[in-house]
Amino acid sequence: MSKPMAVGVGLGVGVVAALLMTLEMVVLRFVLGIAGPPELVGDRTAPLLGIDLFFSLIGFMGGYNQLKQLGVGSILVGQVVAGAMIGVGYAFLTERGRGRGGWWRGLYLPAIRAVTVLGLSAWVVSIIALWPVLDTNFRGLPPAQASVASALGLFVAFGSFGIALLLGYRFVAESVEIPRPFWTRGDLSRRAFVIGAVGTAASLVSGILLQRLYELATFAYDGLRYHDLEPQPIVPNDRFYVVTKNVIDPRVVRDLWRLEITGLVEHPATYRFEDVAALPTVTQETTLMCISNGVGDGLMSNAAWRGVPLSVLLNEARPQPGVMEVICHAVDGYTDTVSITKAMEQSTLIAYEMNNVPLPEQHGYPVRLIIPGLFGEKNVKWLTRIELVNYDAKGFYEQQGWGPSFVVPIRTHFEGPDLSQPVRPGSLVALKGTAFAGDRGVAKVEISTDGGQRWNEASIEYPGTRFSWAIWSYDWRPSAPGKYELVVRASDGTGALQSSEERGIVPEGATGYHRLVARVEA
Ligand SMILES: Nc1nc2c(c(=O)[nH]1)N[C@H]1C(S)=C(S)[C@@H](COP(=O)(O)O)O[C@H]1N2
Ligand SMILES: [Mo]
Repeated sequence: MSKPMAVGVGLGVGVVAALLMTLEMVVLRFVLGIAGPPELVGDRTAPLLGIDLFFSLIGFMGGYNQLKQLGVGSILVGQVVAGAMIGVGYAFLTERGRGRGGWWRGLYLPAIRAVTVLGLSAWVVSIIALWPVLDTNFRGLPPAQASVASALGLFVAFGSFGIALLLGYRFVAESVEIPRPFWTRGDLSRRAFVIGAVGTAASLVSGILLQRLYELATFAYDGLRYHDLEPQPIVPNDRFYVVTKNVIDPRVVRDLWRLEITGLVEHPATYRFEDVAALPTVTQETTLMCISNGVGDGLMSNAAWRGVPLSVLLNEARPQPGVMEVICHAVDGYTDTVSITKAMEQSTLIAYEMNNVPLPEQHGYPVRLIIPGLFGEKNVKWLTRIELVNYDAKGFYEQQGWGPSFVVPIRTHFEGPDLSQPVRPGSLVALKGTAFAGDRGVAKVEISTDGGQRWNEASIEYPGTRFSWAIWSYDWRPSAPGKYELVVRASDGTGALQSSEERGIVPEGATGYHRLVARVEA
């Protein structure tokens, strides 16, 4: 084969082999929940990005969902580009061997050896590089099995790429020895055409599956906010805000899933779902708020969670002296940490019901953590392993530089009525909203209609619990026309007044008062 032709064939076969590998990764992901590089690389790198870079990337891309798509897309493209390059290299080596010993009908031993060594090294390197997230499995396989499954998935993927490259190249190269017309078997262009058809078929099938996966993807609901002109004490499950790092959320098979207690404990334990469900339960209203929830934004919702206090499981496992923190691992490879003190509080729950029904998939089925008073990210969904350690461990987002405090500050919001249109002087404006103070309870809500100079106490319509928001109302009857600046603030159960300091979201969550301008016109 001429050099340019070898380059073309190597490139083509490399691309096709990479497409077949992609197809197989998609199938493994679809059927067995095995995560491949398209998801694992992002999960491995996201925590390493500094908070500022992460935040500006989200801003640059126009949202977290767009950033996720860029991540997955560039790995998918990268795999095909790498496949093409390896294909060209392989073709060069093989053609150099033509006519030498070890060359046999398009296969050349040193080239095969090179591809094998490259494949095995890629496998080892990827296992090492992806080690922290290798225990990801979107069907909920327990961590150790999940790591083995991911490693095997990579092996099969890289292995099949190598084999497809070898056989595909041989299939085309062999025909050069026996040139025949296009339409007869063995002809070069005909064989190249077959390879092209295989590649097209692989891209078509991958395309269909990717399309299906795209429909299942979190893009449709990640970042869902709760807003209501009449805020409900308990937010219906399908309106509860959603935040997830995933491109496609886990769909855990409950009978495969286990909850493990590991690390510095006297009695490591593994629970099946039935074992967890058999333990004594509590039902506890708890409001969650994302650390990224800006003042006035809707990444905050309240639900009644039913589950087992984490302390029940920790006491059964008996923590060893010196334990500082608990690392909570989820099936999606997400981790977050909580101090052993907070973990042992009665209100820290392993929850498996949300508003009287099993946890919905996007809220962490079958089991999630509920930690009152700390930002949403600590409430690990799809929980699978609890690891006790004697050092200050850092979770997924904390590694980026969020925190160090994850304590929810007091937050108050206006919700209704809609004040985008002017109101008539003398009419009744029934203001309504939410107030939340972590695990300290809401004691008092105040409203100002003059930009914060004078304050009047609002009525508490729904007091909530120590761990939940309160719903407040305030009947305002503006008499004179004009522009009014409405402000709301609250005090928590310890007597502390909400801070008016306007602090941004990064790195410990926003503070400051929610302000609205109402126009009163005759
Ligand atoms: N396993 C896992 N748990 C997770 C996350 C995640 O991406 N994976 N996101 C966290 C973040 S940042 C928030 S704000 C809450 C959101 O919980 P919700 O979607 O049930 O409202 O889940 C937290 N728990
Ligand atoms: Mo969050």
